[in-house]
Amino acid sequence: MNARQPAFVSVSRSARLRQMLLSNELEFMMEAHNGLSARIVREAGFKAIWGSGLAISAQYGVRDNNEASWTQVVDTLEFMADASDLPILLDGDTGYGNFNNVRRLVRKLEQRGIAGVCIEDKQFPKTNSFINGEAQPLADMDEFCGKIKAGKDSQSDENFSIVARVEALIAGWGMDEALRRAEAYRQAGADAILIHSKLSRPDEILEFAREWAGRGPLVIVPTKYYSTPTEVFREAGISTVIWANHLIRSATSAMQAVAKEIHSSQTLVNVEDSIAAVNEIFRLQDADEYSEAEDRYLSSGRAAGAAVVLAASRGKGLEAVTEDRPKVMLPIAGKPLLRWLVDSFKKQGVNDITVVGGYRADAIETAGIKLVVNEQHEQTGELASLACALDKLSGDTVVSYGDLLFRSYILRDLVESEAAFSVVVDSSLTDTENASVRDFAWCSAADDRGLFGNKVVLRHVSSGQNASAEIAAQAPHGRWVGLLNVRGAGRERLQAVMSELQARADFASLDMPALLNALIEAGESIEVQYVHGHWRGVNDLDDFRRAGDFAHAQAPFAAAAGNPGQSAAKRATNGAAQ
Ligand code: SPV
Ligand code: MG
Repeated sequence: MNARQPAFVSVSRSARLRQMLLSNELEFMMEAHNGLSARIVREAGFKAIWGSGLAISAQYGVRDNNEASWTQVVDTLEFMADASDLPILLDGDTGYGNFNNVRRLVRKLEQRGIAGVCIEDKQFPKTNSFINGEAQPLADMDEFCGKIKAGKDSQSDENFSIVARVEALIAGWGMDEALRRAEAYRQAGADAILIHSKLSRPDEILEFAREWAGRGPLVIVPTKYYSTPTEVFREAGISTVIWANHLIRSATSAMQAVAKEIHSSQTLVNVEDSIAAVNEIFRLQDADEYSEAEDRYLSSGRAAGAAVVLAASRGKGLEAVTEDRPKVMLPIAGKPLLRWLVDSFKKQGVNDITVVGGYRADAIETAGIKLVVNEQHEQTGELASLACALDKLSGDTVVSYGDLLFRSYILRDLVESEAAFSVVVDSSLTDTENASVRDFAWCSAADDRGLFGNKVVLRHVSSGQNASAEIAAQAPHGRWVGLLNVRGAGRERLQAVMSELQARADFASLDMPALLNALIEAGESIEVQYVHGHWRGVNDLDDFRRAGDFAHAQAPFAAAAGNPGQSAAKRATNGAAQ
């Protein structure tokens, strides 16, 4: 997670924790037990986190008896430190062993960005102080002082804090013993004393604070004497209050209520409005940052690639075979035309595919695609279909006719283009006498078949609209194959031009070439990638029959070998000839 940086971020976490302990103000720490709760603590406005042993073990479903190993605790803290830039004071129980374990713990905590550790003067393995506290043996005082010294000697960050927790009141050893131990721990180098009590009133804590008389910072955990007004702690000169377990407890009651409700009602409808939205979880995980990073770091935006496939038409001249399905669902060499197209997109990392259906959209197979429907498809043209998917243009997007088959390099080169707009033009098709062929393209230069590598831009594409007289007088340079790549800032510019076109009275009749021409008129440069064959459109029955051969030639040999009607040699010849 990419935690938003507060103003004091230049001060290290350990220095911030130390400042809190030493400050004259009453300070507060809130419990967290994993990355998510650490993030929530920060967003609530707290300045530091208590890495509670009780809460961390509870979220693992184990007891607060050192059942989770210390390395598991440290791994959990790493998630918490990544999720929140707040200082974390770890509840380090007894230090997980003797002085030597404390030394290693301190070094590991520093490596993971943890600001300090609190160790308590009990024996390993400990039990939570609120479970039969009197029965718990305390550590030998001198041995515990040795642990504090060992910890302080092993820290390399001078601001790393060691808080010594006195359990004498919990264990029933009395006030004098508590004060004696606190003083010994202070002299051993503890940066603060945590004085713990299990009484429901703050009396012994307040008495301790009076006797302590400001010899060093005092930290308290008022879980049991929770009804004490906070002002009382302030007046007693307490340094820091720890709210020690309130997020694990609130999460527990929420989970219990929701699980019970869903189990008994067998529906989600009663809980949906009272629990965090899925989007709120995404926000806490910083999902937006991931999307931005994807745009920045994934080469040519391919993994983030999207496509809009125009598939609303029944297909003129194909009525005989499209009674019960749109043209894109015609079977070509064993699978629907649209599936060939979708598979080609997926191969190039273009995974977010929106298909705009219309005629018999119900017959479109939706596996791996999003389907939107142009309900007006009978009265409208391609741009009206594209408009149905405009809000789906979220990143770099290929806009494609739905009736295309092509060799994979054509799409690969198109999506790798850096241009805001690029199109594929087939320079082998220039015969304008052939009335069934549309989408002729006039470009800034003819296809030099890669000889000079010149950049070529589109000038005009023939559409239902007439070309200017000047352009129509020249022979076209080829035919636009029906593939347009829109990249980066091109997306907003395309959306702007689409808005202008949508305002026109004749919008319903406009086709894709009209959009390309409008982009050109708006001053956009549309890069041309010439090809010479290697693709097929399916515009009539003849195309449909020939498409099977073309498709077979694109399939892997093993798959194509399943076709008994064609020898490998024949397939190879066809492929080369396309
Ligand atoms: C913890 O939060 O794990 C503590 C505080 O040690 S208490 O549970 O109050 O002992
Ligand atoms: Mg604890």
